[in-house]
Amino acid sequence: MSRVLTVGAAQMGPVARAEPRASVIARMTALLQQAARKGCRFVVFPELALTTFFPRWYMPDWSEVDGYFEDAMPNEATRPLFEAAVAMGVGFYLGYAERFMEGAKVRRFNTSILVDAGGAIVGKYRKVHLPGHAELEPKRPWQHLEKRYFEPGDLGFPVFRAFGGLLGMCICNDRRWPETFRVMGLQGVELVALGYNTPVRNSVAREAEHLRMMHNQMSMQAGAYQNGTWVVGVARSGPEEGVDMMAGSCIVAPTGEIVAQTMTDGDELIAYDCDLDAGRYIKETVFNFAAHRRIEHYGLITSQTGVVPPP
Ligand code: CDT
Repeated sequence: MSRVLTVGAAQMGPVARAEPRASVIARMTALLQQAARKGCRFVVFPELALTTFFPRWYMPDWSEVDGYFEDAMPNEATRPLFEAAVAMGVGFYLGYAERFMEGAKVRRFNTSILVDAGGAIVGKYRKVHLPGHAELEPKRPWQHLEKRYFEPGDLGFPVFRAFGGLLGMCICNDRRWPETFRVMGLQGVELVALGYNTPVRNSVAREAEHLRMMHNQMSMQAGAYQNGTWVVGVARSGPEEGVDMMAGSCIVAPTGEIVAQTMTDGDELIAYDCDLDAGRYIKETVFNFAAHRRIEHYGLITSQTGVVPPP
């Protein structure tokens, strides 16, 4: 039986700080409609898709911060997206800022969910690798306060049975860490969905712009090949509130090849027929984990965080 899943990557152009959720949801619904017309059964949206990338601002007032978070999912603002997706028979990956109370404690995570074609949430992931810093750093041209506004994810890197395959999720900076993909690879993942918000320029170090795109692609291509999985990476892109955000959303095959890529830095939908069996030969040969991994030599990866050079 064919295991082809037609997947859409729904890149989103800038979202203004003042743009209401309803306007963002209307843009996302239009992208879903394009995806449905192309026969997609699963669509990937960016990280923190419902608002501007708010960690670029230091906000001392937590009630202002909480305005960027969702207390329930779906909620009044996002229900129209869920309903439209159900009507079209399309499932999706959605990144958003999740907030909830645990007793008297407020919990905040940078989260993504997997929603099936019936509108049910069948998977949840909370971003593990939070980049940036926790306190205001006035020297920076813009802030990156993910470590202030979110806790590190507490769900690991789960893989879900959905859309006839084994699907995993990660979020933006996670793609730069091989551990992210390998933990999902060890669960047999066949497609990893990920959204990102990456500035075109490095705010703290001198770095050529072309390297930023190369590192973006190289991370996803390596993760795909080394685990024999599809990777669908989707940007929020373009000039957003004075910061140029990287585009280059793409669909990467288990061979590591980029098979589809956006051409613009605005709202744009690309699609590809992803054969979920395409990575099987990789999993059975060069990356047959059961045959070739040597875990007796990998202990440092889970016992040590930073670098400890030999004496
Ligand atoms: N959103 C996100 O994780 N962005 C980071 C930017 C790193 S700069 C602090 C990324 O890895 O793309």
